[in-house]
Amino acid sequence: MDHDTNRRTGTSIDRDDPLAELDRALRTRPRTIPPRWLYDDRGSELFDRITRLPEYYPTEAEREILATHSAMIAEVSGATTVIELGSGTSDKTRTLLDAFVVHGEIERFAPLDVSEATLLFAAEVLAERYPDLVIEPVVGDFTRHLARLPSGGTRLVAFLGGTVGNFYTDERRAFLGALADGLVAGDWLLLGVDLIKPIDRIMDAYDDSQGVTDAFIRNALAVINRDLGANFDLGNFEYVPLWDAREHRVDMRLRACDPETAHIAALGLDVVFEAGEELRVEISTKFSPGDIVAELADAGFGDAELLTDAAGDFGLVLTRRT
Ligand code: SAH
Ligand code: AVI
Repeated sequence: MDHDTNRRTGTSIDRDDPLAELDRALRTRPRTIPPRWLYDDRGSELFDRITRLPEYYPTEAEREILATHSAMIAEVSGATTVIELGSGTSDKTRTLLDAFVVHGEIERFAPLDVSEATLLFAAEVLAERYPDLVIEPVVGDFTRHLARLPSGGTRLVAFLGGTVGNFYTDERRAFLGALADGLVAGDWLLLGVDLIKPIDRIMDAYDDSQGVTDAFIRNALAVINRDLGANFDLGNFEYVPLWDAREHRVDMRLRACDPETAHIAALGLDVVFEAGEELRVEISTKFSPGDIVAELADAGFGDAELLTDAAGDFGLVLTRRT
């Protein structure tokens, strides 16, 4: 197939091979970088800084929900294994785990993340905090390695932070379906979603005054330069976050100020940018409660309970594999 004639704007990207996926994504219009390239050690550190920015409301809103409802979640689910996808530092997750420990049935915590250093450091900290739990970190990609997750007992999968909003629509459907397929009837899902709200507040969270989000998004080019022998000129790109009203999502792009040809040695690819051409690095979809609950039902999950913070900014959906 001639990839350059593909006009499907960044959706349906082959995820089986990260290099093939990147190659194809860079040939779509707008050119796209899959989000996995954001999270090297520096990217994980920058995301951690984002979570502490005054404008970035999702983290504290989700923390509030967990503080209010974790005891109920532990009791209702009675899970013996808690799994966390895209766990990062598992910082907020401690509130959840504390409640599970008090409830007394949990035996194991299995965090899964692509960012190995962050994952293993978090696992060490958790092993000290929870000496009676088996801490089983899994280095992997949640779009490809769900089979690496532990089985047995009653499982609760936590997918926090609103990371499900970083998938394109068809990828999200495929992911939720694969997740449901990997669970057995009676297993639980706790899914964090950022809710639709006035656009100004959303855009402030993704265009912060300290420029940390700009650095986080731009870091994807530095990762590709370092890991794939590329020569993107980072100074030639400006960060442009857009609100896509049709898709209810923030579209985080880098715009080439001057024409540039970036060579990526590992792909044998020259990426030619015209002046003003944009490169999409990440999306962050915002949800209405009804839409996400319907998507979960389509994937094979049953009755869903939506828990929100007092301001109604963020939602945690608790649902069960039917
Ligand atoms: N759950 C945390 C971190 C969210 S940041 C929170 O709520 O704050 C997103 C996390 O997902 C990062 O730790 C990143 O390394 C991880 N991640 C991104 N893409 C991934 C993938 N394809 N597979 C596994 N982890 C991924
Ligand atoms: C990880 N994910 C939920 C974040 C988000 O809000 O979409 C990533 C992020 N990108 C820029 N700021 C935060």
